[in-house]
Amino acid sequence: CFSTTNFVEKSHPDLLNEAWVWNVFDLYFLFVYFCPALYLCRDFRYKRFAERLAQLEEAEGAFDYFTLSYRSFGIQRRSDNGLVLREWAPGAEAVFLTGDFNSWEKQSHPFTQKEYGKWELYLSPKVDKSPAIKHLTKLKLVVLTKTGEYLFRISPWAKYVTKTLDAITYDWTHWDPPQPYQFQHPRPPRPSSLRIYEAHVGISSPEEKIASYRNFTRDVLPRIKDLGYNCVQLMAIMEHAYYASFGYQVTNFFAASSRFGTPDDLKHLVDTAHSMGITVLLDMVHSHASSNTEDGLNYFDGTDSCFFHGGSRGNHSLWGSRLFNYSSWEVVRFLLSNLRWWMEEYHFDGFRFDAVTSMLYHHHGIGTSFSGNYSEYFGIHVDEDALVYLMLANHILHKLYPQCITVAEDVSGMPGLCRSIEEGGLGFDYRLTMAVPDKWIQVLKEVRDEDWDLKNIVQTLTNRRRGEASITYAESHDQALVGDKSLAFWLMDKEMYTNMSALTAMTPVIDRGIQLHKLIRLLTHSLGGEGYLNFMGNEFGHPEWLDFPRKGNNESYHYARRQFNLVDIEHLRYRQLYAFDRDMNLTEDKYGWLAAGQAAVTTLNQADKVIVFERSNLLFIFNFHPCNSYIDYRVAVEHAGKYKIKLNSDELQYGGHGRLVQDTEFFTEPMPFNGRAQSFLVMPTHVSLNKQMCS
Ligand SMILES: *[C@@H]1O[C@H](CO)[C@@H](O)[C@H](O)[C@H]1NC(C)=O
Ligand SMILES: *[C@@H]1O[C@H](CO)[C@@H](O)[C@H](O)[C@H]1NC(C)=O
Ligand SMILES: *[C@@H]1O[C@H](CO)[C@@H](O)[C@H](O)[C@H]1NC(C)=O
Ligand SMILES: *[C@@H]1O[C@H](CO)[C@@H](O)[C@H](O)[C@H]1NC(C)=O
Ligand SMILES: *[C@@H]1O[C@H](CO)[C@@H](O)[C@H](O)[C@H]1NC(C)=O
Ligand SMILES: *[C@@H]1O[C@H](CO)[C@@H](O)[C@H](O)[C@H]1NC(C)=O
Ligand SMILES: CC(=O)N[C@H]1CO[C@H](CO)[C@@H](O)[C@@H]1O
Repeated sequence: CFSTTNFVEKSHPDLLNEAWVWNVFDLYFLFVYFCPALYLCRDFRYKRFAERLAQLEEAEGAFDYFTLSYRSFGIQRRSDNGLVLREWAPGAEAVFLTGDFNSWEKQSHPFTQKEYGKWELYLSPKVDKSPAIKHLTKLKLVVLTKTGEYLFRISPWAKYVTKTLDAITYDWTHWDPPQPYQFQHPRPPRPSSLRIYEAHVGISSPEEKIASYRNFTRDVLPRIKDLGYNCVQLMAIMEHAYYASFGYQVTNFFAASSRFGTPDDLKHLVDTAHSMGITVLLDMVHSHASSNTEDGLNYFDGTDSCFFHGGSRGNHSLWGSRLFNYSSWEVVRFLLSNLRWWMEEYHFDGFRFDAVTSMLYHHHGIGTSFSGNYSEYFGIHVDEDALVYLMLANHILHKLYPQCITVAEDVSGMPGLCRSIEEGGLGFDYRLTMAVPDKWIQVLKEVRDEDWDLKNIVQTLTNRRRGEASITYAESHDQALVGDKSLAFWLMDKEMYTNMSALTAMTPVIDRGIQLHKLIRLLTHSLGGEGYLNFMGNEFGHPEWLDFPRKGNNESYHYARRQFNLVDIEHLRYRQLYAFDRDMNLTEDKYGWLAAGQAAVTTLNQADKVIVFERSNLLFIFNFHPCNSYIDYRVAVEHAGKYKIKLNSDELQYGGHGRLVQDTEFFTEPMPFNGRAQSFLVMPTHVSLNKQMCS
C-alpha cells in the first residue's frame, strides 16, 4: 500500500523471542496467566465469527451460495436469453436502466423494488431471440434519490468498464462475449516454498506507455519462469480510474482493468502462467475504496452509507477514500462474492490482502506505533467487524479451495493473524515482514559500512511470531515509489548511468553496490521468512524509482516503466545481478530452505562482520566487512561430513572477484564450536585476497 510510512513497526517484546509454539493450550495459558481479559477477547472473536457464519448458512442456504452472489446480482443472462438485473440500493427512490439499447432514455426501463433495499428488472429476449442487451453495449444505472436527483451510476457488479481517450469517467460496458474464454491449464500445485514476483502489468515494459496483459504474457512471464520464481503477484488489476493510485483506489471491484486489455486477455495471462507452473496471486483491496461517485462505489444510492460507514467513520483521512461497513450483510455479500469471482472466473490462486492494519483498527494505524504490548491488539480500538470479515474470507477461501494462498499486509503484528481460525487466529497463510525493507533502507541511508549493526539486522530478520509464516523481502513496490528509490539506486546512484559496463573495471561505488545488492537479497531470502518476494525489475538492480503519470510530473511515463532492456544488453552488469537472483532461486528450489523452519545463527561477529547460520541442511556464511577477507575462518555445523560450495556471490559471472575455488571440499572436525558439535575452517584456496578495498 502507498501510505505505510506512517506506521512504525518496533521489535516485539521478549515473549516472542522464546521458542514457544502458538497453540490453544499456550494461548489459554498465556492469556489466563498474564491477562484474563485477552483470553476472553480471543474467545469472543471466534464466537462472533461462528455466529456470523451460522447466520450466512441459515439465511442464504449455505455460504457457497451466498458468496456466489455475482451470479444473481448485476446482469444475468438466462438460457432463453432473457436478462435479469438485480441491484442493492437501499437509499434509492427509484432505479432505471439506460444505455445504447434504449437510446439513453432515462426512465423507460424502471427496476421493481424488492425487500431489503433490492431492485430487479427483467428484459425479455428480442423477437429474434437474442438478448435485449448486446455484448459491449454501453450502460448506466439511473438512481433517483430521495431528494429528487437523478444520478448516473455504474453497477457495483460491472464486469467491464472502459474509458475513451477524451472522456473523464469510465463507462459500464456490458461483457457477454459470444465465445467465453476456455481455460486450458489446471492450477499448479501449491508451492511449499513461495518465491513471489510482485508485478504491475502497466509498467512492465521499457516503453513509455501502458503495457497490456498480452505484452506481459508474452514478454514478462517467460522472464519470471527463467528467474525461478514460482508465483506472480499481480497489482492494480481491479479497475481503478486513477492510474497513479497504483491500483489502490479501486472503483470497480469486479472489473479487470481495461487499461491493459479485455477480461479474456487477463484470463489468458493467468492460464499461461499456470501452464508454466506459476501460481498467480491477486493484490486484493478490500480495506477501502475510491471516493469517486460517477464511476466508483461512493454515494451509489445517493447516500453516504451504502457500502460504507456513514459519517466521518466512513472516510479514511489520509487516503481520502471510503471505508466499508463490514457489519452490513450486503457489504459482506459483495466482498466475499468478489473473492469468489476472482477465484472462479479468473482462476487466481489466492490473494494478498492490502492494508490489513487499516481494516483491523478504528484508528487505521494512523499516528499509532506498535510496541508489541498485547493491549494494542485487543480492546475497543479493534474493529471486530472487520476482523470477523477477514476470518470469514479466510475460512471460505480455504474451505472451498484448499490450495488457496492468503497473505496479509499488516504492519501492526496482530498475534494469531496467520494461525487457523479454530485456534482463534485470523486464518491467513502468510504475513509480510514490513519491518525488513525499512531496515535495509535505513541502514543504507544512515549507516557507514563499517558501522553496520549486524545484531540488529539479524534481529529484524528473525524476530517474528513463531508458528506464523512470513513472506520477507528486501524491497517491494513500496520502496520503489517516488520519494524513495530502489536498493540498487541507493547503493550505486548516478554511476549506474555511466559505469555499469562489464567491459571496464568496476569503480569502487559499483563494486560495493554489486556485492551488497547480492548479499542483502540472499541474507533476506535465507534468514527472513518462509516465503520471499521481489518487486519486478529489482532482481537485476533496477535503477531510479517509480512515478506514475500525474499532473505534478506533466503526465510523464518516464518513471512508469521497467527497463528490461538494461538486462538484455550483454555487456552491462545488470546481467550479473540477474544471474545471481536466478541462481539464488534455483538453489532454494533445490534445497527448500524457505519451507525448512527458522535458521539457527551460530556466528554473529560484529567486529568481523560475519554471520553464519544453518537452515535446511545448508550452511550460510556472510562476510559484510567492507575491507577484510578471512583465511581459515572457523564455522560451526550440526552435521558431520563433507561440505561443498553451492552458491557463491563472489563468482565472476555474478560480478564477484572469483576469490573462492568453487569445487573446494570442506571436511568437518569433531571440534565443538559456538554450540555445535562439529566445525571446520573455511579456507579459500585462491589467496589473492582483496585487502586494498578500503585503502
Ligand atoms: C505491446 O506489444 C505490442 C505488440 O507487439 C507492441 O506494439 C507494443 O509496443 C507493446 N507495448 C509495450 C508498452 O511494450
Ligand atoms: C453499518 O451497517 C449496519 C448494518 O446495516 C448498520 O446498523 C450501521 O448503522 C452501519 N454503520 C454506519 C456507521 O453506517
Ligand atoms: C468525507 O470526505 C468527503 C470528501 O473527501 C467530504 O466531502 C465529507 O464531508 C467527509 N465526511 C465526513 C463526515 O467527514
Ligand atoms: C501494556 O499496556 C497496558 C495498558 O496500556 C499497560 O498498563 C502496561 O503497563 C503495558 N505493558 C508494558 C509491558 O508496557
Ligand atoms: C565512469 O564513468 C565516467 C563517466 O563516463 C568515466 O569518465 C570513467 O572513466 C568511468 N570509470 C570507469 C572505471 O569506467
Ligand atoms: C511541465 O511542463 C511545463 C511546461 O512545459 C514546465 O514549465 C514544467 O517545469 C514541467 N514540470 C515538470 C515537473 O516537469
Ligand atoms: C518455477 C521454476 O522455474 N522453478 C524452477 C527452479 O529451478 C529448478 C532447478 O533448476 C527447476 O527445476 C524449477 O522448474
